[in-house]
Amino acid sequence: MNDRMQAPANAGQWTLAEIEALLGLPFMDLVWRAQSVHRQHFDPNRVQLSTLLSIKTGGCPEDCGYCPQSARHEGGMAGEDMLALDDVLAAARQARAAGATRFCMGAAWRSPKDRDLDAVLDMVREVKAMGLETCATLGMLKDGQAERLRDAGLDFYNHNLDTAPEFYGEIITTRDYQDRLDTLDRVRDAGLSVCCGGIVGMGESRAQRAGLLAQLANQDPQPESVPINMLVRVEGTPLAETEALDPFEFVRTIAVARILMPGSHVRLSAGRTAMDEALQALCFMAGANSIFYGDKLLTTGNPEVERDQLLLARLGMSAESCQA
Ligand code: SAM
Ligand code: DTB
Ligand code: SF4
Repeated sequence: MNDRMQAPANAGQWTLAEIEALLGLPFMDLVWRAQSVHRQHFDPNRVQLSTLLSIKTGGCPEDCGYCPQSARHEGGMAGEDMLALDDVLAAARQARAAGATRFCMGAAWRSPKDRDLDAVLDMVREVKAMGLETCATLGMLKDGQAERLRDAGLDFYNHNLDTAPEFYGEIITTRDYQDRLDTLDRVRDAGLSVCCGGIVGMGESRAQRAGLLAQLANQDPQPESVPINMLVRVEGTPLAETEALDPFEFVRTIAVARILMPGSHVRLSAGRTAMDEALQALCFMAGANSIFYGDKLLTTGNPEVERDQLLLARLGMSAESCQA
């Protein structure tokens, strides 16, 4: 291991070769290094808890190959109406009572129409007033929309790069990589915190996982939150039959994300229902310090709250308190 691999990342500096070298380290060296970096920046026994709610489900015009909400896949979920404000607030209250500190509202849109955004702004205002951090993931934003969300009290905007630029075209054709980078610029320019990550286990190569990590880490500033999702293979989606990724490769991806983005919250995100407790503990050891918390992600399952509470207790870990 050379000095360059020791140094904390300055945004904009990581090369693909360096990232691939990190991914290829002996597993114990990699996890040890990631845990060491983690301890320099965070309490290793604390985890940030975000709860998701799908405020507008299904019927999405985009063709993301992993997503059960696309109207383009055979058997894709039918479009539902947007949830009523009261239902959203009831879910947020429940999340807060269970110990979540951030509430993330997701919509199956290519991008929000201004009149839809008005309804979301009301949700953001009221959820923020409950003392929760607020996050939204609504698709691509047009000029001015990020500012409106910020003014309503939004703290984070989630917009994922999903995979490496060179693999992206195999997964999504209805928007390109640059569209995503443009939305991320709008989010950053409005002064919102950025939540940006990706999905692994979609049939990409290790070099392509390095490509995703380079795109994430070389943002300046780096995203505050980095969700690393393991593909949830949903029946009826084009990726349903993808071969499962070696779980250690997933842990490696988390570890390298931690090393490259030492000050970011790295979230062990979708895919936990397919992981046992020992694998999740390895992910925390590799520097993950956030999870999606609540019985459901957007449309698929997530470990039950009681099970997560037990896991954290068994590991002597506790939840971060709210910083909003
Ligand atoms: N429609 C908006 C968009 O795509 O920008 C926001 C919601 S979309 C469901 C948010 C993210 O969820 C996607 O970018 C993707 O990273 C993740 N996601 C969706 N389906 C997934 C799956 N089956 N497995 C893992 N992650 C998934
Ligand atoms: C993220 O990176 N993962 C979350 C959240 N951001 C919006 C979504 C995961 C969705 C998994 C499939 C589903 O439940 O529909
Ligand atoms: Fe639509 Fe988002 Fe699903 Fe893509 S990931 S199909 S944009 S809901």
